[in-house]
Amino acid sequence: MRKARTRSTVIAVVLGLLLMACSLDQPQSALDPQGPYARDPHNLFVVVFWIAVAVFVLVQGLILYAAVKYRAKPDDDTLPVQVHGNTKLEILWTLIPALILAGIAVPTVRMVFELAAETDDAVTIEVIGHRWWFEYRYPDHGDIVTANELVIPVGVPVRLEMTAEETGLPDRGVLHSFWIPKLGGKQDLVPGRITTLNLLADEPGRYLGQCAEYCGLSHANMRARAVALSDGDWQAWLENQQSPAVTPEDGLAAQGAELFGNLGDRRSCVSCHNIRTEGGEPGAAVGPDLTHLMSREEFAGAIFELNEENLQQWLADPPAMKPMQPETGIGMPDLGLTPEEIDALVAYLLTLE
Ligand code: HEC
Ligand SMILES: [Cu+2]
Repeated sequence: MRKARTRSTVIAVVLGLLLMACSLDQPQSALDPQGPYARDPHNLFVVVFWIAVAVFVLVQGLILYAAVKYRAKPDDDTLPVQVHGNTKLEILWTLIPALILAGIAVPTVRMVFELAAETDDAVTIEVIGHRWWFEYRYPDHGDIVTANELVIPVGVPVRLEMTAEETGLPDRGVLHSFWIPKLGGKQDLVPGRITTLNLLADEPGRYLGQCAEYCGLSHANMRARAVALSDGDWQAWLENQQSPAVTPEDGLAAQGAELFGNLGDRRSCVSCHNIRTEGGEPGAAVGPDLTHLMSREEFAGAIFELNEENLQQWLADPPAMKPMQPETGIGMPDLGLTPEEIDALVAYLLTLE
């Protein structure tokens, strides 16, 4: 009795989980394409899926039919006819699947090349995979460097030129994989190599994705967000990103700007982060570029909402918010900031629109 109940509970839970996967309203559903580079493979998938369903129903149907029709009856005492091999049938059921697969291969191979083809009007964006966040650079548009949110224009193909951060020996860096399921396919990022991926968004919106190649401790916290903007918004975004940050002159924010460059005997923020200012020395590019931090809505691998409270929590103890390995040079360390220092730094960060 108990066993039966446990079993039906397990079955119900498993079925429930399976059914959940059918819901279309998922942020990372490849079954809900929002642009041609996601739609074309999806359409091909649908055709292949229904062919597979037809094969499944036919084969399973024949097995069930044979098993039921030719089952042993109580009064059967003679052995059925013993059959060993049937050349005609075997050729047939090798040939038919081979033809089906060959038929599917033709549009599939063609699509692989179509999806990878370079288009003339594409916007090039460089993607660099770090542990554990994505960096974006816009070589067609001056020295824009940003992180976490891949901002793209609507209706225009975007060509990503991607690589992964190279670190020193012994590991040389790790692979990542870039994937925004509603906008396009999945592609690896490899240290020391450039791979490419095309995306296109039909409509403005925010599209969720994530690193799809296991890359260590915070792999699960390495999300990617594509933000597609209408033409006007895109131009405004470019203009804002191209302009340098303005350093506040007075108040708490000015103190924060001071601290950003100098934390006494502790490692300063500029030894890892750049904030581009008019005539200022550039900071290092170990961590995300913060020049226009507040133009983004999410931070730290696009897993937290970018607001005052979360920034405060982040500066107080980054590895407590997102597992990282600062002791091996990966991620942001706890710098032992005082609450006053945190307040000033956050006030400064909030001015970086
Ligand atoms: C040792 C290098 C290092 C130092 C020093 C450092 N950071 Fe970071 N910081 C990072 C790295 C790496 C990340 C990205 C972590 C991640 O998302 O995985 C980061 C992320 C951030 C982010 C989130 C940015 C985003 O878009 O995701 C903010 C804000 C930030 N740091 C502010 C600061 C401030 C302010 C200081 C100085 C008090 C500082 N950092 C010092 C390495 C550093
Ligand atoms: Cu990764």
